[in-house]
Amino acid sequence: MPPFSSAALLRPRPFPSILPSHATGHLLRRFLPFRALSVSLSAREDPRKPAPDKNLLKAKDAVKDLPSGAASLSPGLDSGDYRKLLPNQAIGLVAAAQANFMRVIVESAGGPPENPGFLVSDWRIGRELLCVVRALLKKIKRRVLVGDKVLVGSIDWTDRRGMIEDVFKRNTEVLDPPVANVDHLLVLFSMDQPKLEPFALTRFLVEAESTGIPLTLVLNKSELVGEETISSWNERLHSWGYKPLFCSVERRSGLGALEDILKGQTTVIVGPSGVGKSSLINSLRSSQSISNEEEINNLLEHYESGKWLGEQRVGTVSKKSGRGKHTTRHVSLLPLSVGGLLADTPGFNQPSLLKVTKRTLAETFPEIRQMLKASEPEKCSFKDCLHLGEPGCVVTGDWERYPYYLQLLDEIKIREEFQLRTFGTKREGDVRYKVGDLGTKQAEPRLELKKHRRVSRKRLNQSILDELNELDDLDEGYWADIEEGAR
Ligand SMILES: Nc1nc2c(ncn2[C@@H]2O[C@H](COP(=O)(O)OP(=O)(O)OP(=O)(O)O)[C@@H](O)[C@H]2O)c(=O)[nH]1
Ligand SMILES: [Mg+2]
Repeated sequence: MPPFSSAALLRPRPFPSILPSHATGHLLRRFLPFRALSVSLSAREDPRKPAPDKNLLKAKDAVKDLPSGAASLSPGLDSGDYRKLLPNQAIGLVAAAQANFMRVIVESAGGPPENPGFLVSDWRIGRELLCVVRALLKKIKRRVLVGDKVLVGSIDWTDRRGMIEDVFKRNTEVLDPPVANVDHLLVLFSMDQPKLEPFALTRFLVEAESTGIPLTLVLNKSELVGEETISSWNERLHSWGYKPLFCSVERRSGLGALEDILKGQTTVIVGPSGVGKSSLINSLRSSQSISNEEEINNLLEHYESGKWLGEQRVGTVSKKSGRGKHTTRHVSLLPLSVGGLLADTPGFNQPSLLKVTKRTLAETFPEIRQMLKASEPEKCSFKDCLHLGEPGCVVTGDWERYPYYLQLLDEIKIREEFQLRTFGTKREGDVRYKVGDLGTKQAEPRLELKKHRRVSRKRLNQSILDELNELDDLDEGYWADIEEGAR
């Protein structure tokens, strides 16, 4: 039997847009085990290997990329770690990532050699530096994300080049799209072109809820549909537990309320391609420059960098498929004059849900959270209940998105089974902790599976020397790399 015969379950099953009542929910629950069985039987009868599923391939790749403990061997910098900066050093914010290069906006720069320190009012503040990441950081799996506060060294202030030497500790981290230090998520969909699809929206909401970061749901292109459609969606989304904002970038309506929410926060916009993420960002930024010229002048003075204040590229929606054409290709963080930052991201149609487990899925549905809260202090009769309608479970099936919950649970179970088969139950990360003689906890790298043989000390020392030489070579090749990137 192929390792993953029931993979076909991951393919989306159509659900009617007007969702069934609880009767359908119960039916679905009753027939779900049979359906799963029939799929795996038919796969067993078919000698051919099932076509690899996109989600599954993504899961396979992402499991490899899941943040392992390796980076925790050398934790990020604390703000107090650096008391002095040299003239060729600076601390800055990663505003964009493109291939091997990062655009860093300088927040504080090193003082003169006789008095090294932090200069926060200087001609260098607000400059944009094109940086590469130090090879050592890659080696210890320290990933640099957009939104990270970083220490930049080896700066050439004339050519505006530098090398990211270390990363400061993060408050939060979103992996899909990868952005650090996010305060707020803005889930953006459009009422039409592309059409608002409840299951796709649920998938995005589940992914956003799984981060634990506060979110706002915004529906754009409201001028393309009638008042009735808007009010019926409004009612529907309230029943899901959300208070959506409706806006139209084209008519410039509903943007004021949004500005108030975004003020002073670092927000990431997520949503499918073509819903108007980049258009919304451009509109929010241009409306400010018109309404408050003095503020934008201050901003220009502070952030003296063309690209950071430039407009985001906007693309048309395909007439044939009704979807966007994936115009934005990179994550970039842009400043708002009302204060705060807004990250534009490439639209993707299927969030991976890789951080959601079958145990945590329920927490990502406000409807389930509400039912569990209302039943307190009793709670569910079962610990770790998956809410499949067992007697004693307080989660009923009479709500609109229950079939979606079951469908996603189905998908996550399959992915977890796949991970278990591929990596075994013992995959806990690349780091394990040992308690030393004095009760001190020490981290050490976990040995790779099936590689138990101890490497001789001589060989180990030689390999360390080789790696250090390699790192030196990489760092030396840094200027060459930069020259090429700039071309
Ligand atoms: N009718 C209408 N069209 C809009 C509105 N807002 C944006 N658009 C159009 O929607 C299309 C897609 O806009 P983008 O801003 O590129 O969408 P995006 O979400 O950034 O797409 P990706 O970068 O591919 O993820 C463009 O043709 C915009 O002009 C709106 O309020 N109403
Ligand atoms: Mg875009």
